Amino acid sequence: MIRIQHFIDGAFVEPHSGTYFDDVDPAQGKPYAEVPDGDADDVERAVASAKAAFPAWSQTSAAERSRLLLAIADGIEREIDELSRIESIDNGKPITLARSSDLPRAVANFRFFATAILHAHSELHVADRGGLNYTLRRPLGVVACISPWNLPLYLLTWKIAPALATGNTVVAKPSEITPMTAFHLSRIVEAAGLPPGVLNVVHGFGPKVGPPLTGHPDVRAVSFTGGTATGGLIAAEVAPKFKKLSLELGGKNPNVVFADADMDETIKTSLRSSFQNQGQICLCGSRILVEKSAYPAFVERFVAAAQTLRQGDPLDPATEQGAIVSKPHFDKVMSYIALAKKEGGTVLCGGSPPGSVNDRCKDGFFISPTVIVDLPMSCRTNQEEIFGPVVTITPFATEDEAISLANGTTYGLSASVWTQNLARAHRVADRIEAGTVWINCWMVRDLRVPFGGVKGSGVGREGGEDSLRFFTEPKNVCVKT
Ligand code: TXE
Repeated sequence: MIRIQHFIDGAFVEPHSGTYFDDVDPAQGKPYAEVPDGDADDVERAVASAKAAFPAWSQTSAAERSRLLLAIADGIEREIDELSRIESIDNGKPITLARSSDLPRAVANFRFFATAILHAHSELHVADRGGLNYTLRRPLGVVACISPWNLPLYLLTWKIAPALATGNTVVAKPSEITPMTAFHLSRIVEAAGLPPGVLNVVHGFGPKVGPPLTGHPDVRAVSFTGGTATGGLIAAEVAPKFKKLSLELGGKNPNVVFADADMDETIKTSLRSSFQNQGQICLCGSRILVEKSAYPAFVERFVAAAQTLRQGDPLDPATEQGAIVSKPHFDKVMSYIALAKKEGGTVLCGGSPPGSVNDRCKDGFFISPTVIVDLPMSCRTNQEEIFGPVVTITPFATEDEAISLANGTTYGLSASVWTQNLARAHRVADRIEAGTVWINCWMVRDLRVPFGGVKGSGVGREGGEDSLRFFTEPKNVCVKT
């Protein structure tokens, strides 16, 4: 059995508790690695090491920080095939998806922020009658980066890269469900020559490692992606301590289809936005809203297409649908399918595990792509984040109704709008309550744009300038002239 370790002060160390818990391969349904059962003592060591490393790292030139982060990117890229395999085993995602999306994005995150800091500029405000104001942007100190299990290395590096690039030192806490690529990142970071203590990775269960980390007096900011309930707990912990906080939380995203849409393209992309990564992406469009006149044909074509998705062993390069990340999450998704039926929903396809994937995966956690209709927008199935391969389809009569249905949840992360009518596309995009709206596309990501949610989907924005600003504190200096 593989046993991983914390990465603290540039060294791989055992947990203070001396105990480990199992990391389960979801495709096989059995443990394959051991993870340190981190606790407050490990957090203390990691924060102390990050604090000690901060003065030198924050004074390191941007050119040198950039060089080191680019070396980390190169290190990930050199091992991209093996890391894709590791991510696929740990998470259950198709290896082809890990290779084409998760890992290239981890590389891109480091390259993007490593080079962004070389182009930084300062603000200057010249007063009317004498006086210059210039704004210094300084790193915060020790920051906490907490990431979830759905896009393990992709989301961890999305936080770590800008935090390090701007001169902060980091204590990172990957999800206990998918810790493996964070462990390998620690190895790559060490080999790249990042000074000890600049990046520390503490493993362990959220409720045990999270509060001592987010509440630590020496941690100046927390960047978190994960569930909305956890985001609420973190906000309650850090708000009275006046730390900077960025929360990217859940979604229940609408995918709005007007009758004039290019249906071939709409169905092709909606299939991805519904089921990519087994529907375990915060940006997945789990509520498909379709204009009444197009509804019957859309439902028929979409269900037929969903049934053609190749479900299989995540390590088979031909697989399009892999395993659900864990048994508890499998149970949660299945319980929502049962709830949908109780609420009056009709399951048109899926709704259960597939017959058999292959012998290797016979005990894995698989659920077939599931499409449900006949549910009101007010029911729990349409209100709560299921985070699995489950979508509902709901008809609408008018543009106003589409917008009211789209906005009719407590979430507001992203939305897609499908129409050939340019004016309507802009109008609807403007009225939808979400941090991101895609018109005739989905998950087209540009690392420069603001990314985040409204309402229950979080507070703050990351990406491009927003990340650089989040991880720095502005200080205005006024000079009398
Ligand atoms: O996430 P958690 P879970 C949603 C999805 C899922 C639900 C719960 O609906 O079913 O959340 O998933 C750490 N202080 N999303 O329980 O607990 C934890 O160790 C500090 C949506 O797996 O939010 C992990 O590293 N940290 C989402 C991270 O928080 C704490 C992606 C996320 O775990 C903590 C994942 C605490 N008190 C789940 N408790 C998205 N929208 O991207 C836990 N953690």
